[in-house]
Amino acid sequence: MNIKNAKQRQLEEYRVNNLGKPLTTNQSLKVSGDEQSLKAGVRGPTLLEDFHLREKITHFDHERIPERVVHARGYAAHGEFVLHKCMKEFTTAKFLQGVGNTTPLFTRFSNVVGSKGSLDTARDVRGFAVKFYTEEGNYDLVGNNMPVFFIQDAVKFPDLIHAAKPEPQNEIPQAATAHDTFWDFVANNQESAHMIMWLMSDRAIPVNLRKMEGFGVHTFRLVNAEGKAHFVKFHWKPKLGMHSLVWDEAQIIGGKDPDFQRRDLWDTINAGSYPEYDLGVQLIREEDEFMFDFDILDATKLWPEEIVPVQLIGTMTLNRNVDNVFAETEQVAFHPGNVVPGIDFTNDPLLQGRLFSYLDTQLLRLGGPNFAEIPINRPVCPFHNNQRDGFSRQRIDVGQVSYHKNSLADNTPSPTPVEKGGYGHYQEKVDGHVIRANSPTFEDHFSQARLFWNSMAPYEKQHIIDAFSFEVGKVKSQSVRQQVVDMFCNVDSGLSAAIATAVGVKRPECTPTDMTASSPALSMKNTVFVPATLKVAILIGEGFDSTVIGSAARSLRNAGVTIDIVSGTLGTVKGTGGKTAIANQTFLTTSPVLYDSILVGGGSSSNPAEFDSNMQNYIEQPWKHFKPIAFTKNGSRYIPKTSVHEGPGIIVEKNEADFNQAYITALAKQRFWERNIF
Ligand code: HDE
Repeated sequence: MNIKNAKQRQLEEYRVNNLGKPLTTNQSLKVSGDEQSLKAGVRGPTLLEDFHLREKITHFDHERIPERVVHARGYAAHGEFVLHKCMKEFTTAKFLQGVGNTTPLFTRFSNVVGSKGSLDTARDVRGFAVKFYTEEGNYDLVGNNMPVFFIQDAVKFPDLIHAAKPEPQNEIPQAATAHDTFWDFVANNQESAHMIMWLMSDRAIPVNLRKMEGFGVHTFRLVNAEGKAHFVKFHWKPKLGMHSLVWDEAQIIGGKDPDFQRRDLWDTINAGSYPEYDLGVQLIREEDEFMFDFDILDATKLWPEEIVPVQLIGTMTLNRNVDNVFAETEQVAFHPGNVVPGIDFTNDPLLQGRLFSYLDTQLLRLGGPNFAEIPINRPVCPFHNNQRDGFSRQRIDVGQVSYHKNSLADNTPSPTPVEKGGYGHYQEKVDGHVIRANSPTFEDHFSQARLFWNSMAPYEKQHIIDAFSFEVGKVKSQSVRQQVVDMFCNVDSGLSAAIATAVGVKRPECTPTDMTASSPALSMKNTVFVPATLKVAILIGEGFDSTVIGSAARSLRNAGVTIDIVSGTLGTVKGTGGKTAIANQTFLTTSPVLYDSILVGGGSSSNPAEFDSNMQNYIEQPWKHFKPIAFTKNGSRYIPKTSVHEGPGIIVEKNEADFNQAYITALAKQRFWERNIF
């Protein structure tokens, strides 16, 4: 079977194109009128016998399914995974063997807390769920964009989510953790400390879904043909590096374009700039399980990359948008329990609870046990078993035998022995008392929170303080604010003192954890910086610097940058030397926060006061958000009218060639944190 295109072929079979077709009922009866219901006289009562009206309205009434209880807001794309390093030494999983082996996949990114219709740019964890359609069945890597989690045991998950979601008495706030119940949960469940450091960091406001890392979070096992296992953690590393928004910008975008991140994914895939992420693994030998100063089964701990290096083994490319968001993105059913031979679980108590939860939730969301038959969930290899019937059964199972063991069907479908490819569970020895308790090795909640803090660049530390000040500052209960400040003193006294000042509570006295190590891999300052796929707004008015803008636009496009031409009105704008450009956005239809940078090409309009005011607004915001701004000679006349002063990331044209080069270099850097915006 050609796995590479199998999924696409399978989905093709279900695609329906209504274009040019007659309108029919679901029974295929041609409909003669669709604008009036059947009535007794034009002003008379509607008749119950109008089966078309009843069918149409009934279907409409049932169009919605329950949104996901968490990760409701999501967006997805199809793609493929190509293996670069054969992993046969570690696993029997076929899709991880044979360099060049290609596996189709479907990836859904999500926000955790907000409802399905909430905004993209909320401060939140992002889900990063990948369904690999392998030749041995579906393998789901259902991860997040942060490598650790809030809690250690699944039994606390409903409490965590109840505390994080809008408060029950008034359903406020939407898609935000800046409220009392969330922080009350944090302060009273101190294993959350490490994850909270991530949540308050820039990782929680990724600039888009293409520039964030992904993590399997839990420790899994890879098992080879000899039955030997390695503990494994999975990583996704974006080829374009990790980059984030600034909080003020994230909040403005939430209003200007709540679909900012899904639009970005949709547009870049349609433009052929396919997002790519390398898959990495960290491996620990079974015999080394207890070599570390953290418990490798504790999901609030990461394995520092400097201690356990990440080996890159393949690349995921997202290369096709969905045809229909409901059919694919909404109906896709991920489950960490969907594994293939050679990939197994560990006793991480968080993972164990997840193995129950996902199947359970699909039964409700997708209306019964037959959701594996929905096209997006179907494996590319056929499945056979004696499961029968249930709501919306699609298969027509032929024959009289639906049980095992049997003689009438020659005892088929029959199990496959492990050595011939049947799934064999890792034979871990289990021996213990029945007990409801945590392992004492799960008790250290602050060392890695401090490791994260130690690893941050000064500007990243400041962003964490600002985020705490915002979030905890929104908490009305002074007691909760004090408890949070007291808790984070265990991480760093400077951090907690800064939060205490910002939120008006006492500075705590405590002895923070003595962790002195740092992990450079945790800082986003050490990521990849390239200009490709950045988005620039070129601002022009009548009389703009046409030659310089023409040359800059070519240079930007060559660097893979996307351009919008923004002016007072849509359409043709005349520049110097009689040359023209077409504005595809106006100051009104778009917003400076939707771009990575702006290029000010100068010019004006018949209403110079209004034009100047728009230009000033478009320049002030990227200035405040530390973005590069470029000015042509004519454009630079706006500098004195704004807060901008020349310095880092401010490029002013002196000569054309240098200007283009300097601008591309500044764009790649993306933010100029050293800029003094005040
Ligand atoms: Fe989930 N999680 N989760 N989760 N999770 C769901 O499944 C759950 C956890 C993650 O795009 C639900 O189909 C429990 C960790 C992602 O469709 C539900 C616990 C990680 C997605 C569920 C966790 C995740 C979900 C809701 C604690 C990172 C979205 C709807 C034991 C490794 C998948 C659904 C998609 C979705 C339960 C913790 C990632 C209710 C009980 C840790 C990416 O089953």
